[in-house]
Amino acid sequence: MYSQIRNIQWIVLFLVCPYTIAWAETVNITVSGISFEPKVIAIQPGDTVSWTGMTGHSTTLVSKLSPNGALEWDSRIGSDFENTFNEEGVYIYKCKPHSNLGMAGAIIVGNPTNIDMLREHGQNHNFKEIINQAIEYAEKYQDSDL
Ligand SMILES: [Cu+2]
Repeated sequence: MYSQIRNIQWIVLFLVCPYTIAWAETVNITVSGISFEPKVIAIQPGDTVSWTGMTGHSTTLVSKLSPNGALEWDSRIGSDFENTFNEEGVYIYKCKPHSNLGMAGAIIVGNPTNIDMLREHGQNHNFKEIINQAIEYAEKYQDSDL
């Protein structure tokens, strides 16, 4: 009887407690040459991304290619950086010193809510390559999730 009560308590805890808090993770992105590695990642709301090996580089949100109202970030060039993502969507970020060379990355948080915007506006831009990789990744990820 006591163990049944305990089991119910666990079930209630799991229902009440958002999974994002219970299983929040930190995912690392590093730099290889003038590329972020990996270039595209998928995480869940509440997860944190940590950029390391950032000598000579920055991580900077490209807000017009990210969810509406996304909190901006702009790391100091050369400094490692961390950001926690709570809102769903695809975030495109760049390295300021190398954005003209296409140094950029994509973070898919939960559902890619702004993927249609990326499909429409992503083609004639500096970040075409990373946008297309993100769209491809998001489509695969969605399929495997269903
Ligand atoms: Cu760079």
